[in-house]
Parts: sequence; structure tokens; C-alpha cells
Amino acid sequence: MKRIVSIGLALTLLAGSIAASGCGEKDGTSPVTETTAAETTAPAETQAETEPPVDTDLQRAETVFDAFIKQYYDKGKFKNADFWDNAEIFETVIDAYEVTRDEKYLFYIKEISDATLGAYGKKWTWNEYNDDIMWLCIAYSRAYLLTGEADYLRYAKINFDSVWQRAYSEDLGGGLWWRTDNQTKNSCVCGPGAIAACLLGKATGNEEYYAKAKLVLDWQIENLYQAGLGKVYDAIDIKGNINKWSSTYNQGTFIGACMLYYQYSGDESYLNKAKKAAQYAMRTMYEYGVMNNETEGGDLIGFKGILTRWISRYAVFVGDGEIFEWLRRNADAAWNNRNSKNLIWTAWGTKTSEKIAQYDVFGMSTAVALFFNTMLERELDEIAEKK
Ligand code: 7K2
Repeated sequence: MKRIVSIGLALTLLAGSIAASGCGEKDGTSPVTETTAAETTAPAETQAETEPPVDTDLQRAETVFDAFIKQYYDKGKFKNADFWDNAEIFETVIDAYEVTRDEKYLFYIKEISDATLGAYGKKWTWNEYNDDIMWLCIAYSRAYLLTGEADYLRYAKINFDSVWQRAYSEDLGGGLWWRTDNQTKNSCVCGPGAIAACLLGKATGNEEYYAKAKLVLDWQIENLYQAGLGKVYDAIDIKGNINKWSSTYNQGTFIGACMLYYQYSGDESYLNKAKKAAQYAMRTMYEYGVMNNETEGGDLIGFKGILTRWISRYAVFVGDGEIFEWLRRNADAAWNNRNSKNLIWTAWGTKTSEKIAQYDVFGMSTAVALFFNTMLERELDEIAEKK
């Protein structure tokens, strides 16, 4: 029987105060006929009294993680993952460690870091996409905050400082350029840039990083955010044309950036914006339903894992059970739609085909993030028990 993990997790990173262990059981019934070893549960009467109950949430998370690794992982590299896919799949593995504190994930973090540095070097500014570099800065900052490995902080800091230098400008009133051709300023670089800055502020104690986070976030709020709705717009071009499309990843990083900046500043207006943006995603974009879109192209397919990361941490921080109800609905649907290899495509409301060649690794990673991030709900249970 698998052990129940002790979960002293996200809030060490986010608020730094709550350490918890939890082992609540949740239903994981599945229509898939074959039974895997991981699903087998001893009947209650045959369970030794001293044995802990089976942790279904953890089993599901580990089952999809193991299946994903088996299919796509080789010595620190994910099959066919490009720079930003790799950064975000790296973040998903960091989620697994942050949520479970199981040391087995530290092995992957180190191996993925080694492979990432091997493939892309220690300085990533050869990449013309400023957003790509910010995503990897987030991954390395989080890895540092969780492990204390000084090199991780060094790579995050060097690269953030360099990309900030070239990406920040006063054109259009502020904000970060998406690429080095300086044509558009996008939420996909401003949100991650503000998050990376907050994490570096926390990691280094240097308040200048928080000042940078505020600079970018305030500009984004002014230019790429509809305050009434909580809707995050995609981008603005050099002529001032705004692309008002909203997406899970931009809602997610905006929520994360607002929450992190609130945790530093105590300015409630940021927390209110995180709330609005979370509600927009859950209520307006999905009407509390299962996320079953963003299935096209090489980018969209990886977006919703990013939303689960930041909306779950926000929900823990403010104690919002409704968000976890929604995430759990998504997790149940995704689990029930896994294929016989326990792989789950990014359309969580649709059965994953057995013909997996049609799927891209990035889109197969989002459910892994969903399962681990949904486990953060236990923090809420802990808080409720203490009250
Ligand atoms: O246009 C931008 C962004 O505003 C939009 O949300 C998405 C939608 O497309 C690009 S961002 C995608 C980039 C992410 N970084 C790596 C690049 O290779 C990739 O184009 O898809």
C-alpha cells in the first residue's frame, strides 16, 4: 500500500506560514474497465487497523504522472518538447514535489534542470521570445524556493535581469515586449514576468524585484485587463490595437501575479483583481463546467495546466472552496476520460484516444498539473479543522 504523504506545501512558497498534513479520501471511480494495480483497494474489513486508508487523490496523481513519464520522458528530456513546453512541464514536476514533498520528484527536478541547461545553456537570451525566458525563470525560482539550491536562483536571476533589460520599455506606457522584434506587448510575458519578479523578490529579499512586478502588473491592469469582468486580454500591438481574446493561461498568471504581489504589499486591490480574474475563468469562460477546449496548435494545448497552478494556490490562500469544487469536477472528468495507458489529453471532457501519436506532449501534461494542484484542497481542510 502506498503511504499517505505529508503535505506541507504551497503556502511555504506563497504565504510561508501554513504547514499541514492531510489524508482525506475522495472518490476516484472510473468507467475504464481494466483495473490497474494502483487502483486496487483492499476491502475495509481486511485492512489492518494500523494501515492508513488508501489515498485516492495521490494514487490518481501518481498514476497519471507515472504514465506521462513512461511515455514521454528520457533522462531529463520530454519527447518533442520545445523551450516553453519544457519550462511548463518542468513546472508541473515542481508542482508534484511542492504538493507531495515526496523526494522522488527531486530526482526529476535535478535531471530536468541538467538536461535543460545542457540543451539551452545557462544564459537563455539567444531565444528571441521574452516570454519563454520568463517561464523558465519562474520554474527555476520555484525550484530554488523549494530546494534551496543556490544555482537554481542564480540562473533565474541572471536570465530575468537580462530579459528585463531588453523587454521593458516605456512604449505604450510601459509593459514588456513579447519578442525582440518589439512589436507587441502581451499578457503571456507580463503575467509570467510579474510572477518571476515576485518570486525573485521573495528569494533574494531585494525589493527592487517587487517594484518591477508592480510596474508590469499595473501596466497590464491598465491596458490588458477589463476590470468589470475580470477578463485578461491577450495583447496590444505597437499601434495600440488590442487583442481581447482571453485564455486560461493568461487568466492564470494574472491571478498568480496579483496574489503574490498582494502577499508582499498587503494592498487589497490586487487580491480583489485575482478574485475577479478567477471568477471570470470559472464562471464566465467555463460556467463551472469541464475545460474541454484549447486543443489546437502547439501553444494552447498546454495552457490550462498553468491556470490550475495559480487558481488553486489563490483558492488556498483565500479559502475558496468553490474553486476546488470546480477543479475536482475537472479532475474527475479527466480521470474518467483517461485511456488504457492512463494518458489524458488536454480536452478533459473527451475520451483520450488509444492512438496517442495524434497528441503532443505539452497537451498531455496539463492533466498531470491538474491532479497535483487539485490536491492542494487539503490545505483548505487543514485550515477549516484548525478553526
Ligand atoms: O501571440 C502570442 C500570445 O499573445 C498568444 O496568447 C499565443 C496564443 O501565441 C503567442 S505566445 C506563444 C509563444 C509562447 N512562447 C513560445 C513561442 O514559441 C510561442 O509562439 O497561441
